[in-house]
Amino acid sequence: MTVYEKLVNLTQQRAGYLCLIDPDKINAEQAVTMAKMCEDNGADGLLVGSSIMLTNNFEKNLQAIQGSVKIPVIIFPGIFNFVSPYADAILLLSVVSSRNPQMLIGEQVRAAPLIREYGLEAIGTAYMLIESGQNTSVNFMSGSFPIPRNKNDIAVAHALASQYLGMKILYLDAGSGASLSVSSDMIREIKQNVTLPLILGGGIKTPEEAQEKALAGADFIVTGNILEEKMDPALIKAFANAIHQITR
Ligand code: 1GP
Repeated sequence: MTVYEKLVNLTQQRAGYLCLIDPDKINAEQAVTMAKMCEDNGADGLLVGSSIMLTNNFEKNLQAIQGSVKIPVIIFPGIFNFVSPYADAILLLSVVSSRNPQMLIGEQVRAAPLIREYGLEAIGTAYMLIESGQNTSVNFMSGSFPIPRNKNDIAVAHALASQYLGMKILYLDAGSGASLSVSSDMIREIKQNVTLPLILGGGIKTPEEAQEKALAGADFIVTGNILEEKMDPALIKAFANAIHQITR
């Protein structure tokens, strides 16, 4: 079964929990500790990626992570050409909320030959940046404006266009460490209008907030920053339990 099929199957039973590991800030040993902590406490998969790398840790951390867990390890390439054979799949993002051609198709053209070379499973992902109350790394690095957080109609139109274009999954992101996560209203409206699986991330700080977003219709909730800050297995378990309670 492909990683995508596993994700879709899960969405038919309950909401899922994905932990984001930023490979830039940690060494391989810490990456493995984090990955195992996530797996042992109920994460359904791991995303590995960052919008900027100041170290060359990406591939060695990814390799160490993949060798140490059984849940899917999925590259979340931020906006750069992070292609590596040491993963089960890659979210091949097109930043559909952008009007910057490099983010819409340029990076993907650079990545595609390597994806084929490595035999990586590519999951075509419509990535929508939503305004979060402040400028985020990904807004700046992608050179794109986010969708205004109260403009649900604009967000729905982007989601619909992504579905008609044949994208396989939607990722709604307020950006890492966002002060405001994407509103439940926006999630609800998008889910009423498209059938694509929906990943939701950016600024989720508590299990209650994660559960609210899953209840609104997010199929997968991502947490990154808060896990790095706390390094607390009990918090990961609380996130997983809160999210997994939302059945379909
Ligand atoms: C960022 O959606 C992810 O792209 C996760 O965000 O780090 O704020 O949890 P946080």
